[in-house]
Amino acid sequence: MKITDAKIFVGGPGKNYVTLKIMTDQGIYGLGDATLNNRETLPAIYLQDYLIPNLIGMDPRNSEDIWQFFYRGAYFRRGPIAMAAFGAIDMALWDIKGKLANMPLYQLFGGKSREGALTYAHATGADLPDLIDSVTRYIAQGYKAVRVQCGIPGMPTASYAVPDQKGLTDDLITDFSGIRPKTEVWNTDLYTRFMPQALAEIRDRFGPELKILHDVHHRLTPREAAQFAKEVEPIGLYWLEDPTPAEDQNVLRLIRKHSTTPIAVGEVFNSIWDCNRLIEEELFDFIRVAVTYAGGITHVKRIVDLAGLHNIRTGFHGAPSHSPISMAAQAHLNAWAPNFGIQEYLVLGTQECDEMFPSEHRHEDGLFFVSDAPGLGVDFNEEMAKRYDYAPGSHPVVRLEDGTLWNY
Ligand code: CS2
Ligand code: MG
Repeated sequence: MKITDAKIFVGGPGKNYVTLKIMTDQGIYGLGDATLNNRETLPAIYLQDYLIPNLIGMDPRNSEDIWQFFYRGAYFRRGPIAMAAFGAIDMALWDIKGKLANMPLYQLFGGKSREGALTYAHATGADLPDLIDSVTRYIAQGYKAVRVQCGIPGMPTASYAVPDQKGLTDDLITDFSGIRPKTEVWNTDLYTRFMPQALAEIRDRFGPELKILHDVHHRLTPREAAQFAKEVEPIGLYWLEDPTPAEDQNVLRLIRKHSTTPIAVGEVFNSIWDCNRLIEEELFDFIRVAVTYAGGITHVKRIVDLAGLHNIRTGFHGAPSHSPISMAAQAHLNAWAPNFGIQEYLVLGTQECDEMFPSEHRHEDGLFFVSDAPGLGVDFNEEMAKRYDYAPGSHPVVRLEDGTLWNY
């Protein structure tokens, strides 16, 4: 069997999805996602200029050897751009493998460990009453878990994933007005004084059953993070996410020493080498990698297996930028993984999105039910995709009040 061609599409309804389609001499094709949020053209160029010319003629069934060829063969290894480009190829080769076997991918991993996979929604509000309304709406939709982000009184600008006016619930992650980022101003003291009270209020209002998650989004120093995790311990969060930048694999020790609040990290990790020591020392509780940014199914499955040896559960990233293709890949891993925890789920389903990526995957009552169709179980409407162009977008950059550049 041989790969005969591969095509890349950049763009989509409201997002710059980077979709890869790999064709074979048996008429079977595979789909992959290389959507690296706010840098979408870079994995597309890496694929077009370096990976696809080598891919043509390879046997698509040899997904492991192809992964090693592109990883070791690159010499300069890792990094989100390369790993997103491999990730798309890897997802597409697994899709082809599933279609050849006439099985949904979870069967090739070892079958189902559960029917519905628990998901969480993004509740947000310009202030606490607004956030309470947002949580109420998600609970009414059947969610058992919500991430809560709240406007901070006195903060000079709206904070991470918080609208600047009441009633807006869009996750304001990417601003498509151009490549020059807006500036968000951050004051740690205002945040650390207000946010524990807001989390306690959500717990008091919605009771002990609700799974409450919060994303600090890398904003605190290790000591501030240890103090914050200790202070919110009685609230019983499901997880406290990215409390401090974790590329320094020492920082989580301090938090672990002072608090039993569950910690989630990893959405910015793009290889097992970013987190193997953190996992082996059991310094956190949920691994947040994404198949798109961490080298596809093959590599993420290795990370999941290592995490499983150390009582760490999965909590795959599923940001607004995620394509239905990568969400489908994660859905199969979520159905299989013995150490599954929870899946971040932004309602991808605008009508255009469903039209562009038709599938039988189902999200209901806060649970994600994986499709039994062969392979990934998602298709791609090429003709429709051609209607969309790349639209440069950016995250804000964050500065402290004295102008210091801080963590977004
Ligand atoms: C966030 C992400 O979903 C999350 O947990 O951390 O949405 C993150 O802000 C974006 O992926 C950045 O592009
Ligand atoms: Mg996050």
